[in-house]
Amino acid sequence: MDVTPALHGSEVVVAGWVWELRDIGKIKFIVLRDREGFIQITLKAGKTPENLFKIFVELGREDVIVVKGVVEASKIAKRGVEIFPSEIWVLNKAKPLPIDVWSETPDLATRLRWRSVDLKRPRNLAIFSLASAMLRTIRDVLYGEGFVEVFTPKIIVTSTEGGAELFPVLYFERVAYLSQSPQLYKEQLTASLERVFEIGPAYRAEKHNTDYHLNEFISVDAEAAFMDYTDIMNILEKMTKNLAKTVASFSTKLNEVGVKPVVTEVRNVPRVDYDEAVDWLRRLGFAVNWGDDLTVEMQMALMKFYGPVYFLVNFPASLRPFYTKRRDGEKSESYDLIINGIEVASGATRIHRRDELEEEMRKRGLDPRLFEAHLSVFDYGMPPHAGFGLGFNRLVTAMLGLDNVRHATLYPRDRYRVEP
Ligand code: AMO
Repeated sequence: MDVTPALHGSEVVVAGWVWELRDIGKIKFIVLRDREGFIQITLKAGKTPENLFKIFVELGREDVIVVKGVVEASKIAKRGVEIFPSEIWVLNKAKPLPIDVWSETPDLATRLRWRSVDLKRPRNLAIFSLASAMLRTIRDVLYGEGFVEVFTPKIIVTSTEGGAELFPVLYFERVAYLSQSPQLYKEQLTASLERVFEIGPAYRAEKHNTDYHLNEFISVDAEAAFMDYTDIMNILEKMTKNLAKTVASFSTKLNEVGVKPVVTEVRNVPRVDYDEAVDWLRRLGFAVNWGDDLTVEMQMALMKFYGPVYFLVNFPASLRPFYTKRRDGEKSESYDLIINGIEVASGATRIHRRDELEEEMRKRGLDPRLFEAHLSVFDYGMPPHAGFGLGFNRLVTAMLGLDNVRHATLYPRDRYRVEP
């Protein structure tokens, strides 16, 4: 509904949902909602056809209606306009809603139970339309860097990110698994398409139920031949800057619904060596040993030195998956992108030599024979390559400062939720 005061005097047709009905005697108002906002429909005795008052009496919240009428600029109405209707059609009646979407905010579990209804809430409309704009920004950056978009199988037979976190599926006579990450496929594709990216679901059978973990999340994966982890971080840095601009362009909309984004501008993204981070954390009093993974709390504490957006780089190799290239023995050419304390993306330079990769597998107790289909690709011209995996739900959560990743997920799948 793009009805502005500039349309004063012209006839328009608008469609949407009844958000609010107000009856103050001779004047009656319908506030109509669509995904972009609200518009006021004004019925006035003497001015509005009689039959519309009969329709008004029958209306209920969330009824789907179409209104034809004349636009009038107004100083008091929202958006500075109101519509004086000549016709109203009711396309579908709505029952009373199971949850309040107008004034109160029920607890998250109740809202997720009624998710489709909950999504009518203006706050959700703002979050998910911004999320779509952010996806577009991500695609623009990657296409701009010469990446092609691909789709890889989600039904797979080998683990990539650690064995215990796979969901088995019955695949005819055998057991297969839901993909945790397109990792191996995206690496293989660098031997032909060179620069690839994929945006799709990833599945993790993690049992813990935290504010930042889902069992199905949207993963943005990219992989490029002839690049190392610093080249990939440059791309992620550019992406982060553009994403901040996208968020900033939604500022007014977000303000209206009470969302205060954390990141609306990114100048530079510091690259903090893991060792330096551990030193700082110890000085801050955290009990952390070299080789430990950093917690959300620690990553939040580091914001004091580096701001809300930074990379942690050069992790101990023991913390990273088998395909990660080592650096000076015990460390690795790896990084995490941290936004508002949350790990939003991680990536690395990869091992591209078969013998090195097999050795790394053995060191970790993995049997290279189980990876033969993947390893054989390395025999036929595998280029040096690097990439990232970015959790899209977490990205939106972190940039907007939301307190739970489920707020940025349409239909979350978690330990206790597979419906709706
Ligand atoms: P990793 O396992 O770190 O790396 O995942 C990449 C990013 O995905 C997001 N993520 C999740 N988001 C929500 N719920 C989860 N359970 C969850 N698990 C992960 C995080 C994380 O940073 N193959 C590598 C990536 C690579 O090296 O290219 C991988 O999967 O934001």
